[in-house]
Amino acid sequence: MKKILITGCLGQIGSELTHRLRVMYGAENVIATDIRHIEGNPVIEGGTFEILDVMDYEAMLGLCKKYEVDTLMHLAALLSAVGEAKPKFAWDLNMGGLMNALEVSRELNLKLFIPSSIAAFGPGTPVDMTPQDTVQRPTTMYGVTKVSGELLCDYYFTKYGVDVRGVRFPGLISYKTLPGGGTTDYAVDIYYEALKNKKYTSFIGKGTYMDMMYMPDAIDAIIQLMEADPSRLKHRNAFNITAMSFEPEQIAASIKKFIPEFEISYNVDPVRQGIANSWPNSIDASAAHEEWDFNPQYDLDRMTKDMLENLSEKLGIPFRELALA
Ligand code: VAH
Repeated sequence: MKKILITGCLGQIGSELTHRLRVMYGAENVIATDIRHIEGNPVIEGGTFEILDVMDYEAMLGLCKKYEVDTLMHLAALLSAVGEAKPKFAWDLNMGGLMNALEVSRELNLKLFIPSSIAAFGPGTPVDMTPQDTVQRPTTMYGVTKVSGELLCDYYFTKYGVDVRGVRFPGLISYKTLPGGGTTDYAVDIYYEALKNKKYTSFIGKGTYMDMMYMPDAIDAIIQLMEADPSRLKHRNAFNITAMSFEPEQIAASIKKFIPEFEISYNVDPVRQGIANSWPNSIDASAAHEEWDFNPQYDLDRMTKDMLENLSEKLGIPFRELALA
């Protein structure tokens, strides 16, 4: 990878991936794009930025030609909860944007990263330590676009030789940019509320296990996969990756190690609970370990400590640091 164009650069993943790539490859070699411009946003101010609607094939092709990129990282998409509210738009955007990214990559011989999700699994999939290769019959529109996307990406690799690679992201937790419209967002919201109010009412119910990962590990995974020796890859779209699996009581217990008075309560959202119930409790990431050395560094307590320390600074809320019990 030498020159990279990113779509959805203002999103939860895109904002941190753009920053990391600019540090690694030089700001002049990273073209950040999104459908909207936000005045003063550090991603926009930090290097080359272009407005791009990923539904516009000619615009995507034109920017990749203009900047002579060799890699495209296509992150712009609707997430699970928003996708259930707007299923037709979710299909049009997620699949239309993906098809444009695949076609541009085919025409310009680009390396391509496409994120999938644990949402690509559904009922009938083994729920514990879900295998890399297993039944995929998701019951959300987001999940349907993810499993369809995986099949389309492997088709373009097999038929046209497009070097497209992807991971099935678990819930991603970060402090820099809020996620938008996901089911796992409770695991981000809880840290903000813990600092602001020392309590949180979860829209996901007690005992609901989902795979999760801290954003630094997610960014490392994208870069590691894209830099991996292609001869080692037995899979491509998409690799199971995860760092931990927890339920709301466990993240609450981790927070209480730092904020002892923190309390969690529940007001379950039936839509997002239904989505979470259709996903695995935990997935098996052994293929990613074996084929490109995936190795996440953050467990729950280390993530909690880092989240609280950084959010304390971001929100201007002092937070006495307690040694881990
Ligand atoms: C969502 N954060 O909740 C995304 C992700 C596995 C969850 O795909 O929709």
